Amino acid sequence: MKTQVAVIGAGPAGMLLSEMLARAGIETVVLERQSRDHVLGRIRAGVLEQSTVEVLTRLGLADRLQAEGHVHDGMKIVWSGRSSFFIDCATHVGKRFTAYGQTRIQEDLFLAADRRDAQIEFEAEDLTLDGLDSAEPLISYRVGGQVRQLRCDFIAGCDGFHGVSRRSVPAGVLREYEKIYPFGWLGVLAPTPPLSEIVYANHPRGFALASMRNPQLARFYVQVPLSDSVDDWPDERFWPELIARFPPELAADIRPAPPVEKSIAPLRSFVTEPMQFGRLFLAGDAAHIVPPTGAKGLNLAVSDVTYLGRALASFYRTGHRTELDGYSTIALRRVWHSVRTSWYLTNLLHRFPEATDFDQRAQEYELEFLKATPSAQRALAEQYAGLPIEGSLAFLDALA
Ligand code: FAS
Ligand code: PHB
Repeated sequence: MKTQVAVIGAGPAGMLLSEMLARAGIETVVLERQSRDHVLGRIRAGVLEQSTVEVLTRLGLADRLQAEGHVHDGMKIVWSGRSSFFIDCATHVGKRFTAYGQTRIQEDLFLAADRRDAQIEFEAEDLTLDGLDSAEPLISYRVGGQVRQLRCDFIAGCDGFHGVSRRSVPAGVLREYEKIYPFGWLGVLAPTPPLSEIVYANHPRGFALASMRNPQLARFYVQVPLSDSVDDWPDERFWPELIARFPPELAADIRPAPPVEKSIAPLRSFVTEPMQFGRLFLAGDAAHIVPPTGAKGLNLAVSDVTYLGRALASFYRTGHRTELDGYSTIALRRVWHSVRTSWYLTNLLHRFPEATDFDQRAQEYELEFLKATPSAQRALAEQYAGLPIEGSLAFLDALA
């Protein structure tokens, strides 16, 4: 087979890029290792930056998001069992967040792909990438035991942290920056009313987070040791621990209910530089990972593929590679700001194993300072709301 752009991975990055390119009249084939149902079964991100909502809206992909999404002016942080601080992005920077599950976005993107009869090969196994720095890269893979080959002009590596794309770049080309955190997040999805705001809790026993998917479906997280497994956290242990980490006036509104999903995710910060090699372009988790403390992972995937989609559309329209050659530079600016903000908030809100009472106090007084200092609040709100996606998004209107 031959196509213009081969997209590896049918997660949010791959499917959004495929949608953008299709609108620009650019042919794509998406190769996904898992089944469609497996991809739809993942419970992950839940908070969309305003720029993400704008991209989806300009592409006409936000009807259900507008109908079901829960718009917030910002997010609350609580600590010492009493104080609270609201990252008021609406007041400070005029931006709002929308709580809308990544699973919903995945459904919306697959429905859009069905409407355009998109070429997606699910359960594509054993992908190998060759000729990345040639004029016609080649992808070999197996589907149902049958070996297939796909020639293309470009490859978009949207295959997540454990994908094949980044690993296919010759040794010595990429520089990787990584920080592994000494704890994970136990996430629970439960059919119970969520708190009214998204609330982060700094507590001596460990971090906790209250979020939502809709008025009847709450999403909660507690920091757990890396050595823990889901089996160590039966419901009768999880709910009292979650409640203990919130101040009484909020804890009173947490109503335990049997979860529909429970999983533990490790936390890491990771960035690959550059995010391209030859005709391969990395986007989303294939290029970077952030601890979910900043609610940035999914939003960075959207900004990456917006830059990449705009650059590919420009190439096929003009024949010039200027924007493609500059993809990594422009994408990494927004990536590193989000990576730093997520790293800062993870250090501010979590209890590290080697932390002392001094460390706990220092965290609490940083939060007291933020609460008392409007200029510090504005700086944090600006980073937290997500920096603008650089350049014009008008190309999205032309695509819709
Ligand atoms: P994805 O990992 O979503 O998609 C990559 C796709 O490529 C997958 O479908 C995979 O099956 C496929 N693939 C992998 N290897 C392949 C191969 N060799 N061949 C073909 N296909 C291949 N972000 C937040 O903002 N908030 C959160 O709370 C949050 N929670 C998370 C919890 C977990 C457990 C994980 C893993 C991530 C979480 N994230 C969160 C981050 C997450 O939302 C990502 O940022 C987002 O999924 C990025 O999307 P993609 O880059 O498309 O990568
Ligand atoms: C979520 O709703 O899943 C969520 C919200 C905020 C975060 C991370 C995850 O920082």
